[in-house]
Amino acid sequence: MNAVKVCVMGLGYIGLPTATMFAAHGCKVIGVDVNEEIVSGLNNGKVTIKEPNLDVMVQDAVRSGNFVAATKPEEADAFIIAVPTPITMDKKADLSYVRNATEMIVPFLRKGNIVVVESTVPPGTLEDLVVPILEKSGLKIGDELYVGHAPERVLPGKILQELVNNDRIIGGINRTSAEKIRDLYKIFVKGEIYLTDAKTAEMCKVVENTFRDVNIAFANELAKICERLGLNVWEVIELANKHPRVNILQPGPGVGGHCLAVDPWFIVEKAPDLAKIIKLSRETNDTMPRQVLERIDQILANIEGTKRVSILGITYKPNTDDLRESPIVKLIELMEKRRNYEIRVYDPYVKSYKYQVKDLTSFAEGSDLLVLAVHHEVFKDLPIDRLAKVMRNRNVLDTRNFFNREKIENHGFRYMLLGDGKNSQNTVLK
Ligand code: SAJ
Repeated sequence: MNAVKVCVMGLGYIGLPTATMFAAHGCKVIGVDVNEEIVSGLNNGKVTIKEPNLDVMVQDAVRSGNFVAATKPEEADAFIIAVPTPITMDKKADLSYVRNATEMIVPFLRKGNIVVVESTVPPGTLEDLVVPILEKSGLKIGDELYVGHAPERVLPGKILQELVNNDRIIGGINRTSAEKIRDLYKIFVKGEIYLTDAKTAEMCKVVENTFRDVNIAFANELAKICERLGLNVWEVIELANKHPRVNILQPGPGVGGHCLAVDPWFIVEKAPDLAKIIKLSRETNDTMPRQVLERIDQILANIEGTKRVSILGITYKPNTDDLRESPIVKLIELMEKRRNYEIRVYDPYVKSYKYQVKDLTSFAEGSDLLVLAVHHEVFKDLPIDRLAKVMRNRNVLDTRNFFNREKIENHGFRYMLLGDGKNSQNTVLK
């Protein structure tokens, strides 16, 4: 039996691992990206995405001849659209990449082909945008061309194992399409595959991330309330979660990434008058960088002139190099507007960024405050004694309940914890 030929449109955080996974399971895969540099790099086994083992898998796939990167699609048995769906300034889904990728494959579509949208899209996008474009092929949708949505829920940092083991939802324009798409993914998916219609699948994906965003917003609101009430939110949440059916997530300096910070807006867009908790949760999470800045202002209020702040970590979450929608980048933008802050950044995962200081001693030299902004695992071994020796004022603001308070205080630091109103030196979030 001929190998299944798969054309993946978009070679980013989802498209590339998916293309490689199909190739590793015997499919002939052409990966298409508009970025020629990425395409030529990949054909030479060069992977720019930091994801454990992805580079090895890509190199094996290229070497086997099962994966080729290109800038244009070719005829195939299945087409997978995995291009970005960012939000615009007015919080609407930018579907231009999905539109362009769908237009690009139309000339190559043949009877019996499968078209899958993996990109996260507002509910109704397949019916309203994708299907009308695919109909230009002249093929009967659902009968001669099978169309559906197979959203991804892999966790960046664990993508390759989750691609295989996660349960998946597949929504078809009709039942036959859903079944054909299920059979395609069963080539490598070991998790359960649940079938539904396309719009339900589109909604499930954004609901999953919205649930998480609302839960985090609840934790962040609790952080503000606990500070005012003189409580430590981390202790309150830890104890409340001892309840068998309570699972409150963690507060922090904000919610970043191209998922939680984006997907809830796709629901708000579809029902703005009803999606009130969802919208308020997004806005609550987006207030956190400013809340952190207000803490910084309070901690350094008595310092005249330039205040030096050393920020540990700027990525959107720990142990990744991804800066997309990072709340720490937003915090830095707010600090820049204040003009009286001298900002230094230290993040071993980030190759280059303004204010970045690669040497820890210079990073802390003469500084007035150390902000733990991202809880990278490597920061567990930070030489805090070395930093203490060179700082002008030994203040630490921990936004992730990451450090060991006692260890920090033993080095002469004043330790403040976001969301902790219990310790006298913590000031109050508004
Ligand atoms: N965060 C908190 N408190 C928490 C957990 C996370 O402030 O308790 C923050 C993180 O610091 C980060 C943001 O939220 O800034 C998002 O972090 P995340 O842990 O949700 O990671 P993502 O966005 O990389 O992955 C999510 C996952 N979705 C769910 O867990 C429902 C993943 O399964 C999805 O595949 C991914 O979004 C996606 O691409 O949709």
